[in-house]
Amino acid sequence: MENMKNIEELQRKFQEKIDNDIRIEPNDWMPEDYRQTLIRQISQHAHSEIVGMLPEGNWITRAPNLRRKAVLLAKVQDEAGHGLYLYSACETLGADREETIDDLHSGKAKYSSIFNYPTLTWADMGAIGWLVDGAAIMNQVPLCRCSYGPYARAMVRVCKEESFHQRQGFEIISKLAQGTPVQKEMAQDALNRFWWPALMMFGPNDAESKHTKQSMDWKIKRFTNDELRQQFVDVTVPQAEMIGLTVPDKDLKFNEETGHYEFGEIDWTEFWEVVKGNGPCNHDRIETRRAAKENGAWVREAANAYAAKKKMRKTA
Ligand code: FAQ
Repeated sequence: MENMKNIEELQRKFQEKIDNDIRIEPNDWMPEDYRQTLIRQISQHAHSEIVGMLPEGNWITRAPNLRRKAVLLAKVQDEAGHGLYLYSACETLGADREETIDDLHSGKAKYSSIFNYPTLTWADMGAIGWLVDGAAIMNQVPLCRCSYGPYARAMVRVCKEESFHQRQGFEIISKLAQGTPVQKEMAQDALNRFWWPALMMFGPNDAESKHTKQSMDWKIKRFTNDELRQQFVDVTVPQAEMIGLTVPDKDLKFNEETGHYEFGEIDWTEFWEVVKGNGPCNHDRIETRRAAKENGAWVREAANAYAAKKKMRKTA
């Protein structure tokens, strides 16, 4: 009985903090479902950053000049940094980093569907920066106000870096769109292939989203999947028009009354197939991550042996 009262009191204090926009910190009491929801979302987010390095990493050696190479290299390294902050944020919730990463490698854990599409031409580097980082910013700026402190703080820095990523992508795609007819065709082709997968990044429609309601009540998410997707379409369509590219959606039209673009139906069968592991590159991505872990084992072993030796010397 006494115990029940205690839990009710803890629950009440937790809710009071949420209601008053006071951040929940790692040592605060939190409901188990809140902790599990955060571990789920933050670990998926971390995996997305790390797997997300692969499609662009493929182009570092083929960037058209030194400036482009240096910028792309810096961007891909930033994504690694984002993954590391996020794995650390997950650890503050009691998750074990090795187990979290093993879940990715065994295919148990999810990561963003977008990174299972191939990058076929240099224009895809433009499309990813412009659309994928653009969508990521739209989704992550509200996460800077997430109720869980470590996640919210990590997002502040991540978003600053994502803005630079979006700008570099837009620069690549707009240069190509204003280039020779062949370059313009490459830019259009990249937009054609990445437009719909970018819209899918925001997750299922609100009616199908099983976590949104609870996550919004806990102020983990501040907007629904559909609200963020709509904001992305409203911001991005005029950018495409400005650089002379056509969004590949015959149903796209601006509604003067609502002030929003109406857009066509997303192919949800394709989305769920990719999420289930059947996208064009799912197998490749996971194999590459597994191989990276195996090939790096000697570095971890050497670092651990060195740390153990140093500790022994100190205690001797
Ligand atoms: N792909 O009920 P909801 C980036 C899953 S980072 C795969 O709506 P929720 C940076 C979802 O997990 C991109 N799975 O779920 C970068 C759930 O499955 P579960 C990643 C998806 O959590 C740029 C189920 O469907 N960003 O791009 C996807 O309320 C360039 C039901 O969905 C984040 O992770 C999807 N697209 O809302 C890096 C941001 N969508 O767990 C390199 C943080 C949904 O029950 C290069 N995350 N699912 O088995 C979020 O904001 C949310 O988790 C959502 C999903 C909005 C992704």
